[in-house]
Amino acid sequence: MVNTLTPRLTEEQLALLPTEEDIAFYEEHGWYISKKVLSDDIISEAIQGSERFYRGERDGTLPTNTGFTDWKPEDGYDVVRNNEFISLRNRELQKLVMQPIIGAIAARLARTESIRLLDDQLVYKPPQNPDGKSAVGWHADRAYWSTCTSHNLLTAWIPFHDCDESIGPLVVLDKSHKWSGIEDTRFFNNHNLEDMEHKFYREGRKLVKVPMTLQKGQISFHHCWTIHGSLPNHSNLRRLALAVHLQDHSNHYQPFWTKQGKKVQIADELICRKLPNGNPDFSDPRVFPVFWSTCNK
Ligand SMILES: O=C(O)CCC(=O)C(=O)O
Repeated sequence: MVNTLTPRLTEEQLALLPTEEDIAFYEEHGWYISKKVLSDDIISEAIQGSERFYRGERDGTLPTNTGFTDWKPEDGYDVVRNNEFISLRNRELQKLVMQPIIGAIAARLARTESIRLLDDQLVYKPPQNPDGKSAVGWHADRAYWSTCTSHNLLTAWIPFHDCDESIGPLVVLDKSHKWSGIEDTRFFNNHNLEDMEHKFYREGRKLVKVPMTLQKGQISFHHCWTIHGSLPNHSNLRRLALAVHLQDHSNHYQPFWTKQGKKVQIADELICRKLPNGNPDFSDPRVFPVFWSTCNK
């Protein structure tokens, strides 16, 4: 195997990659916080891109407008705004997502040879927690992705400013990626975090909430089965962050039926090309670009 892409990182960036000890921490706890790895310039551009997006400007379109969450002005401005697949529609956010350092860190954490996009979400929270509703409810990302084969997917969470607890950062439940019985943890839209917590109590299980209080330029990563949500924004500032959902090398499509016998379909299936056998191709480079690879194929 020829390692071709690692040289795209500078010596300085190489020093920022997770160590073996960091990887072991991620495997044990289900989350990891990077050093400051993104420049202020790239984040300023991403903020400008978000503002253009919210003004209605688009740099690309998707083959479907349904099956995923996509805030629109008609939904109101003083609410949590969630826009998926945004990097396919906005060039500044695409530039952010494609930063090799993000893929390089993810590849190390997942111990995989390549990293490609699965989905992304720009999440905006208005200041001062209007209606007490700006928390994002507990969920495990993988519970939404049952047509993926891999249990080694992960998410990079990138806030566009410093985050203390008052601004509504991501919060993870430590070690929850190892819990059983969380297959249906899909409560993103249930903002009452405390109300939901009883669902997780089990004999001998500890609920340790860890807020991702990051400085601008840091990224947190969480395992696809780590339960997480985010706190309400009580500050006077808006909270803006991009969640980048990542596929490890091994991931591909699998048909999946709920316990009630309903066939699951996720939006990714609607936007990608098909394989010769008719299944969705989760490695379609147009919508799931590879942005980090350690081998020359
Ligand atoms: O930004 C948020 O508040 C939620 C993001 C999220 O759920 C994720 O990173 O998977």
